[in-house]
Amino acid sequence: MFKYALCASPGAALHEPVLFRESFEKLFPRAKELGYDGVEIHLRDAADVDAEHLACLSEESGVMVAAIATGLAKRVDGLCLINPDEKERRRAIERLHGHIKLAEKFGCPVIIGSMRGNLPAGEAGRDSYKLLEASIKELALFMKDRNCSIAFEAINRYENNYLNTAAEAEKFLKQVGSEKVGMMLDTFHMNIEETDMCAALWEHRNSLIHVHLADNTRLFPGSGTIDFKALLRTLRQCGYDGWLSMEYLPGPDEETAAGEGIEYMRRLEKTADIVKM
Ligand code: LER
Ligand code: MN
Repeated sequence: MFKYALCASPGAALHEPVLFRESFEKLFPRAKELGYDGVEIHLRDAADVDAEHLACLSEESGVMVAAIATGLAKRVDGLCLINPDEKERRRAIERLHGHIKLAEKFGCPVIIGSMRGNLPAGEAGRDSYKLLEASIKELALFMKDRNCSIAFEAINRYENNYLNTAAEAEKFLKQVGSEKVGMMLDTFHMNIEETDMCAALWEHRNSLIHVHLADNTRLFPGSGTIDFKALLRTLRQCGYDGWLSMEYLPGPDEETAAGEGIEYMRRLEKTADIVKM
């Protein structure tokens, strides 16, 4: 059986692809009722969260914290890891120190996606790559003796103008060269960027540490055209034992979206047998 997580962020805007916006006190029991094994928490700043309280809620409910996502620090506060203004880049790194310390408590990955920012046009782009590499290497070092890792997400071209495909992300991760940094893939982005989603998962299976699920419309799995049965079969074949985290828009409403998504995946799992590759 795969492990499923529900993305949540108290107070998040409706256009954010998360499924729960209420308090953590309501989140954990609700995730449990819906049949989720974990929650993935999206935070602009870990300072907004009482880590001890979160740990208690997780323990009481038996629902794990699957990952800490960081994109809101970019989308709300404009922080990014390639900012040429060194003071601002340091602010981004320091903000991520908070996310990392929180993730350490739960032994889960910290997702870095949107926080890579967008490359400026022309010559400065090359410098940005260097800044991103330096930033990620520095964060990996900060994580050295901590029980957590960075999940670096390949994001589609309409949201980020570089590192869009799994192959591009893998090449970048090789440059970083740290065992603390792994690959994260999201079916919504892959559906735009990969010619063959399952082939990409298989090819990058050795670095894959986290997966986001959404259908092609960025609504719940089963509402669109992505072949999730083939995806489950491939992940099984890969020996993937990380989280499958539901990250999509709350349509038609949060409750339906969260329930339909997991029901569909659990049903598919029963028939997604391994086939020879
Ligand atoms: C973050 O995981 C992601 O997938 C981005 O598209 C942010 O919305
Ligand atoms: Mn994602």
